[in-house]
Amino acid sequence: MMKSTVLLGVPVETGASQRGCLMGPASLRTAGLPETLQALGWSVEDRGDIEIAPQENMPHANPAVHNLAETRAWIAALEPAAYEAARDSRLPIFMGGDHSMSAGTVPGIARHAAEEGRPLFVLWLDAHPDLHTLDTTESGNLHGTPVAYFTGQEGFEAYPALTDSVAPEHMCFIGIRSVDSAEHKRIQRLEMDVQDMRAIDETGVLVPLRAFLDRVRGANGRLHVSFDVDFLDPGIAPAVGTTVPGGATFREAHLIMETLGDSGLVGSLDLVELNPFLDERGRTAKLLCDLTASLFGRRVLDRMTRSFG
Ligand code: NNH
Ligand code: MN
Ligand code: MN
Ligand code: MN
Repeated sequence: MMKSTVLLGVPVETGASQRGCLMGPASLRTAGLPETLQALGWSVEDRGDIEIAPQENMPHANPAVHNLAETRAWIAALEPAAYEAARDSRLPIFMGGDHSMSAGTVPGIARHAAEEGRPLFVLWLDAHPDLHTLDTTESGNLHGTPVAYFTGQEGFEAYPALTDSVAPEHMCFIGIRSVDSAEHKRIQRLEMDVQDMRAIDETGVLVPLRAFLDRVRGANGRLHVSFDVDFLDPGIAPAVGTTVPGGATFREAHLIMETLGDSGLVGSLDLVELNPFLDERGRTAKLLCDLTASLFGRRVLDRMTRSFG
């Protein structure tokens, strides 16, 4: 189990407004993700891409909602696949695919964590909190809903029933800078740990990140990291359909990934919203590869910490 990873491709794009995320897994492989991890001493098992069958249209009371049947099918396929990947490896990577896939990966990881008897914590690195229910989403783009779903909010009768949810107090969001009003209300009501970009400007990334990691460690928790490309500043990561100015810098992002790697607490990773159709000579895919390498132990110089192996 030591330094073993399973890669799972999730070519889903029906949760986003723009097409192209279905090419995400291929782009990450082309950028050399498997070889990069192998060079860092990890054993890598690439399980290829998940598929779903063609779906019939499934209407919803909220007329904005679209591709509901596809999302439901992806969740149903991903929950067991994520569970198995976590059971079989130290730190599986789910290569997206738009962020609707986390409505399947996180519940699968949560089931594995429950069997280990450990609480699951989730770090959400994103410009957006993705806290809509099917009733509150205005865009109807279901990549805006996974966190509300897997924290057990009401309004998800059309998604598969949840076996294991994530406690709202086990969430931490970093990088937030685009919040819709229904999401804002939910953040306040659930008292979630949301670090917006202003907080990062004021304290730097390490203050809130270390506080969160201390909470995970104190609870003997297991940590899932969900990395949305739009967490990054569009100037360094153009390959995403929902760019928001003022995102994380190159060094802020690497420092987060290095600190997460040093902690030894991370048990699974989503890489989501990469849209290769919008990329420039593969630079966003290569950056995601390098950030993943930082999480998996690549360091410029040795440190006193030893997290894996
Ligand atoms: N909150 C908006 C919506 O629901 C944007 C969501 N887009 C994302 N989320 N990329 O990460 O449509
Ligand atoms: Mn395990
Ligand atoms: Mn997102
Ligand atoms: Mn986002």
